[in-house]
Amino acid sequence: MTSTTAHPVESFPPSEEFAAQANAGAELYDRAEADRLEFWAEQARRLDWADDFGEVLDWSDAPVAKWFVGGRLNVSYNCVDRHVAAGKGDRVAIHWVGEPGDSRDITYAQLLSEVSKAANYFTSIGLTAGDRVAIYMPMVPEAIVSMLACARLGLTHSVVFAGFSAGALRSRVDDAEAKLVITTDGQYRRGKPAPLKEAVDEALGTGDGAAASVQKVLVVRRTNHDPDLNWVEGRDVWWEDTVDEQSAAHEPEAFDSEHPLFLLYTSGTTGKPKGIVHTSGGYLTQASYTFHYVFDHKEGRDVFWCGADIGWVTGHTYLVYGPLSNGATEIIYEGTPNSPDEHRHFEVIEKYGVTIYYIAPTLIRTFMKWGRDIPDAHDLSSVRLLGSVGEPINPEAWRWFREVIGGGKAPIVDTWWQTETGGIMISPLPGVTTTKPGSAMAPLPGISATIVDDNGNPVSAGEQGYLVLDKPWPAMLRGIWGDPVRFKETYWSRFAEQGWYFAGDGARYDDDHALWVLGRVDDVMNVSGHRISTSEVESALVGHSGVAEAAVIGAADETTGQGIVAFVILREGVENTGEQLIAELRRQVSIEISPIAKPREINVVPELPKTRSGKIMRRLLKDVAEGRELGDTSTLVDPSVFEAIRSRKS
Ligand code: 6R9
Repeated sequence: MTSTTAHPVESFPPSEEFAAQANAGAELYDRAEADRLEFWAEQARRLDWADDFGEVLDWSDAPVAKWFVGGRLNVSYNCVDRHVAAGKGDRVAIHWVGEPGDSRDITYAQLLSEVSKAANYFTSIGLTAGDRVAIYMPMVPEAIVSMLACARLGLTHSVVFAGFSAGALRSRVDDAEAKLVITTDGQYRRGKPAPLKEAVDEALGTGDGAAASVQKVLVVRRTNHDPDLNWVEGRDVWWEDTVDEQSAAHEPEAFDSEHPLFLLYTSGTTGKPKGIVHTSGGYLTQASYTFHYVFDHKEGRDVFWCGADIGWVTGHTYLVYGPLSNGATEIIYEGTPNSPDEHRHFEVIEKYGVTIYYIAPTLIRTFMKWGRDIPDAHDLSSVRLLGSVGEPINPEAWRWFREVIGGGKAPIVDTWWQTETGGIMISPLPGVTTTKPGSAMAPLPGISATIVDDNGNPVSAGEQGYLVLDKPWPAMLRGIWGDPVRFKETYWSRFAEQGWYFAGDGARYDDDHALWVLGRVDDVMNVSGHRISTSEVESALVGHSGVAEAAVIGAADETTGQGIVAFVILREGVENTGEQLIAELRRQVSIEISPIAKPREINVVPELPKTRSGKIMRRLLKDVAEGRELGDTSTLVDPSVFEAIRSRKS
């Protein structure tokens, strides 16, 4: 198969000013190269260990790793107590911004007392280390308090995105046999309270069909919207009547480095959800290390904002464990970016002086669609570093992000990683790496990745191949909950002989050995034997000045194997000239990639189906394009987009 290559792009060397103050230097790569395990041991010492570890890595039971063998630590102590003990108790940990306009500033000392109270309550109802707790909550401070209180007691949390359906919650509760479910009465969605506990009641059921493992449902009062809230006596308790009544003192106990910290079910896949298992010492080491270097975080000075939801791995690692283990001050925003209007994010940046801003490309493209007048109406000069995560960022969005949000100078870290990797794996280091718009550039110091063909041979520059991780890393998943066979099959069987982790993403190097992630390999289309990545075609389409967003899929085609079908959203104020626009777009793809990549069909639509983590559900678009019944839509933010899409599709 031949492969397509995108046009060369410009590069952005770090400014001298940024480099002079950067946490990272080029020597970090050398140190990691010289002795990888010693390098990771050094990073692990960023944390406070109750008992020191011996061996850095035990890989004898591969692919299940043990990192920092014999070490004992408390994850919550590392995220909270130690900052208070170091005299930083008055520092704000969380500037919480509620959707209706309420807000709370929570210092590290306050966080410590909240977490301690929750831990005391969890203990009082009989939970002990190793038990599982499901957290089904919107972005309220108690969600983070709950996660940290679980960590403090060695309870394994399983956060379930509050936008998921009752059915999705039930299957996750059952799979993990959670004893406690924590939720809220309701959640704010686009300015209005929407029920949430209702979904918990539906999920857990009653009588014979009741979820057998669940003993208690702990409810935080958030919206107070329902005077007749359904209440199951003996099972349901209010946070304010229980947790708030507890003592604010709690002595944390240390747990083994390999003690399970959390489960996180991967979303959007068909079949039974996979509960990805993460453990304590290695995970926290990588969370802490990457937060410090990739975001160039300066304690006591920076204000960090990660726009992810806690229901997503990015919310775990870069809203909770990475920032808090580094004593950071961060923003937690409850709502949608256009509530009450499109200025919301920029008002928050301006008000709190956000310095580091980490979001998904889909949000950047949404901002582009709204137009630059909106960010331009605000003073965003505090922003000094930008980050992108979740999907390949198209060069157009990258440039806009740097120019409009980053004042033409903020470095961008395009961070590639996965639920399974636990923390950032491939990314530029700000102040060190010369970046290219759209490329995640290179594996971080201490991380090893490579791109290979079907047989595991290295590919040459320009050739597409599979992204593999050829050496274990501290935050790697330790398994799929309750399913060791599936764990091996899913990640370790593709390159079993070599013992490599198969990431499921396609990638290529360019002539400068910069690494370009091209999206999931199941998103790689095969048109007449040419391997074309959906993201490259999407990138070409959004390169057209009229297009805000694009989603591309390969639909079954009798003659070419697959035919390219595109769905595009136009920018605000752009007129749909029909055939003329479609012809222009096809020409654009032809010029940018190759005539082979010209879409067979282009549909102009008002919305695209997305998960809350910002990933376009291409599987569902494929169903539409191939005229099938829609598959599982439970993980979509707004399943009604399909009516709009179908009505526009001729
Ligand atoms: C953190 C997160 C993982 C998948 C991954 C890849 C895509 C994430 C990316 C990226 C290109 C980036 N992905 N970051 N693709 N460039 N910077 O997103 O985890 O939800 O498990 O998704 O997301 O396809 O395999 P998760």
